Amino acid sequence: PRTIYLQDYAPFGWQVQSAHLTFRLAPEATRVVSRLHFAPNPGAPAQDFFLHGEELTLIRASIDGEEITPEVTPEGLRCEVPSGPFLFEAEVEIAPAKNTALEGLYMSNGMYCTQCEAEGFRKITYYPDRPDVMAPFEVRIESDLPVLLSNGDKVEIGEGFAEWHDPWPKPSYLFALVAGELVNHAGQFTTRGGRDVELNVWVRPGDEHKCPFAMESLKTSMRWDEDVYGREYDLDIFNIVAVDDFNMGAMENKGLNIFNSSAVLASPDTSTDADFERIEAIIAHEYFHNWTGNRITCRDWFQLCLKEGLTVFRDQSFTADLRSAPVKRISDVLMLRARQFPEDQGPLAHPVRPESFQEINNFYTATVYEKGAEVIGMLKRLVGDEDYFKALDLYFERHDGDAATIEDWLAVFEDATGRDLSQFKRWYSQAGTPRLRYEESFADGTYTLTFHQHTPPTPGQEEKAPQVIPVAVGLLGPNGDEVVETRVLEVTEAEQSFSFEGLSAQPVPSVLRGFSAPVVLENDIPRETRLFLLAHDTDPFNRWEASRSLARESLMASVTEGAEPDGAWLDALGQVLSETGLEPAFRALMLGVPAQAELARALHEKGVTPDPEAIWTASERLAQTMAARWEGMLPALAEEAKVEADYVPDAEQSGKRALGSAVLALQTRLDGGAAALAAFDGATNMTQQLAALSCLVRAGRDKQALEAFHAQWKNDKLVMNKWFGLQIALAGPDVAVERTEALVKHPQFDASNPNRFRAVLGALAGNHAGFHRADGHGYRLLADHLIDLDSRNPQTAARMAVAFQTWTRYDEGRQALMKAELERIAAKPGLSRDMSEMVSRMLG
Ligand code: DPP
Ligand code: ZN
Repeated sequence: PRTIYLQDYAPFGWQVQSAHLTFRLAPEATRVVSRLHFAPNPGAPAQDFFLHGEELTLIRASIDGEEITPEVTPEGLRCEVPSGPFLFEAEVEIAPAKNTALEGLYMSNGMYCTQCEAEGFRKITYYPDRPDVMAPFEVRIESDLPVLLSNGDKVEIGEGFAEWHDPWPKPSYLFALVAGELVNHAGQFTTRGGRDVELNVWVRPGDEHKCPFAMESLKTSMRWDEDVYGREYDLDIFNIVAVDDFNMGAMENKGLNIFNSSAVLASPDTSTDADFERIEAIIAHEYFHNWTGNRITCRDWFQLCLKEGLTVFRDQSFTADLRSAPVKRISDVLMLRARQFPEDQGPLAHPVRPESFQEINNFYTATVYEKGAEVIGMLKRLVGDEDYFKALDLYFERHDGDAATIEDWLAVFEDATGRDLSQFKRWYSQAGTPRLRYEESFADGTYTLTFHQHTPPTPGQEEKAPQVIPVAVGLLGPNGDEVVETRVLEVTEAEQSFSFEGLSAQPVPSVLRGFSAPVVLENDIPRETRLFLLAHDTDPFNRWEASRSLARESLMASVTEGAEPDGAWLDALGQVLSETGLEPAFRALMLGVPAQAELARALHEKGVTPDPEAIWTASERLAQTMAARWEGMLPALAEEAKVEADYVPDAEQSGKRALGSAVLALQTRLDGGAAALAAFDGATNMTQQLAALSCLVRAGRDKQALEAFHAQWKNDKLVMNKWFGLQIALAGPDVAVERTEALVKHPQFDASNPNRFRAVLGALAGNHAGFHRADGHGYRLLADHLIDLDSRNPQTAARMAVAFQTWTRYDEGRQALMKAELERIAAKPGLSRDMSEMVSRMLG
C-alpha cells in the first residue's frame, strides 16, 4: 500500500463553487447524479484533473453538457478539462445494502445513512474528497421512505422527495444523508443572537422515550458554547439521528449529526449513570465541532488533532463545569493512561500530528484525541485563561471558513499572547511519553526542585529534544498545611531548577498537580511521603494519585515477592473514605485499584516481565483484603450512598450510586453474593442492576441472574451489549475464553454490528488474564474474528487489533504466540489496507 506524507501536501487545482447531488435511493442500485461547478484554484500547482471515487459504477459523465469517457481506476477518475470554469456532471450507481464497511452510504435496519469521515464520500460519487475542498451543497433525495434528511436547511419536502440546502461551504467528509422510517423527538432553542432553531432527535419508532436526555444535553451544550466560547449556532435546524450500525461513536456532519445509537439513546431503565455521562459528553462533542471542525476545518488529515484535540478538550471542560471537575480530571487521566500511554509507549506510537499514514482511519487514535486534548490543556495552563480565550477569539475570527493547520493554530496563540511557541510545537511532532524526574534540596530557607526530562525513542524517532512541560507544584509544610500554593513551573530544559524562598522548614512537594502534563513522573517517592500526601494534599488529583501509586506498589510487591497488601496504605485510605465531607464520586474513585493491564505496564517499566496470572491473583487478594479490613465501615458507606429521590443521572446521584456499587463489590467479597443478589432483585434502574450483576459475575454466582437479565432485556440491543460484554469482561481467567467461544455462537451475536462485535471480542481483549492465557487460546480466538471481520468491515477490525500492541512486553512463550497470530493475520490474502498497516506497524 502507498504511504502518504504530510510534507507532500499540495492544494487541489480547482475549487468547487457549488455541489448539487440527486439521490434516487434503492438498496441494491442507488443512483447518484452530481452537478459540480469547478473553477481553477489560482494558488495551486499544475496537475491532472482527478476525482476520488471507489466502488462506484459510472453510468455517464459530461463536461459542460458534452459526454466524456474518463479514465477510471479503482481510486478514481481522470479526464481533460477546460482551462476556465466548467460544469462536471456524473451519474453513478452504488449498492448501499451491500456496503458492510459502513463507510459511504449504507443501510442499517432498513434505513439509509452515511459516514463520510474521513474518506467515505468517494464511495458515494466522484469528487475531490479532501478536507481543503469546501463547497455549498444542494441535495435532492428521491425515495418513498417517510423521512429524508440531509445537511443544512430544508428547501422543500414533498411526496417522495426532499430538497436540502447547506449554505455553509463544507468539505465532503461532513456530508450526510439519512432516509428511513423514523420518528422525531422535537425541541427548540433560541440562540443568544435571537435565532430560533428547530431541534430533532430522530429514532426508530419505539425508542422515543430514550430521547429526552439527548435533547436536554444538546440544549445545554448549545448554551455552554455561547457562554464559555461565545459561539452560536448558525442554521435554523439541527438534527441528530440514532443508527444501530456505526463504526464510531458519532459524527459531526453539518446540521445533521449521525450517532451510534449507544451514544444517544438513554433511559434510567436501560442506561447506566456512566452511559448518561458519556452521551452528554458525545452530544456536546459533536455539537462543539460545529465551530471547531466545521466552520474551521482541517487542511488535510494530518491536522486531525486540530479539530479533535480541541473538541475533546472542550467537551472535557463542559463535563467538568457541569459535574465535578476533580472527578472528571481523574477519569480522563485514567482513560489516558489506559489507552494512550500504551499506544505512545509501543509500536503504534505516533505524534499527535502524524507525518505519514497508509490508511487515515487508523489514526483516529487516543494519541490524536486524548493526547491532543492534553496539549490544548497545557497551552491553556501556560498562557492562562484570559489569554487562552483571547487566542480562541482570534482563531475564530481569523480562520472562520478556512481549512487550517497546526501552524495556523499556534500562530494565533503567538499573536494573541506574544509567546514563542516553537519549542511547544514539539508536542505535535514528537511521539512518546516524556519522563520527568525531580530532585529536592533545602538550605537556608530555600527549597529547590531540579527536574530532569527525557523521552524514550519511538518508531522512526530515535532522538528526542526537550519539551515544554508545565509542572503544577504546591508545597506542604511538615504539619500538612499548604505553605506554597499551586504554581505552574515551565520546564523547558533537559535539566532545570526552580527555587522557593523564605520557608521555615523543608516542605513536602506535591508535583504535577491536576496532572498538569501528560508525562510519567519517574520518582520513587518514599512511601511515607505518599501517605502524607494521601492524608494532606489539597489537590484532589494528587491525593488520588498518592493512593493510586501506593496501590500499584503494593500490588507489584504482591506479584513479585508475594507480599501482603500494604496495611498502612489501606488504613490511610480507610480514613479518607470515611471523610464525609468528600464527595461520594471522589471516594468511589479512591476505592478503585489499578487495572491489571496498568500493572502489567508498570511492571514492564520496572524491567519485570508481567505474569498475567500472578497479576490476577494479586488483584483478587487485594480486593479480598480491602473488604475484610474495611468490613466495619461498609454499612455506614452504604447508608451514605443511598439515594431516596427519584432517579436523575446528575453528578450528585451518580456519585452516590458509584460509591454504593463499589461498596457492594466489597460486600460481595465477604458474603459471596448475598447482598448483590438482593440488590439485583431490588434494582430500580440499570446502574444498580448492572452493578449487582457485575458483583455476581465476579463471584461466580451469575447463572440465574444472567438468565433473568436476558429474559428481561433480550429485545433491547443496547442493553444486550452489556449482557454480552459483562460476562466476559469480568469472568475469571480460566473461563473468559470459553465464555467468549460460547457467546459468539449465541443466536443474538451479530459480527456485522460493530457494537455487538466490540461488546464480545473487546471484552475478551479487555480481560487481561483471560486474553493472555498461557496457551494462546485468547489470542487465537480474537485473531480468528479479526480476520473474519476484516473482509467486511476493515475499519472496526483494524481498530480492535490494537489489543496486540503490547505483545513485546510479555514472556517469550506469549510473545511467540501473539507474534504468530499477527503473522497469521498479515498473511491473509486480500487483507485490507487498514489491517495490513496496523499489523505491520505492530510487527515493527
Ligand atoms: N465522529 C468523530 C468525532 O467526532 C470523528 N470526527 O470525533
Ligand atoms: Zn470529534
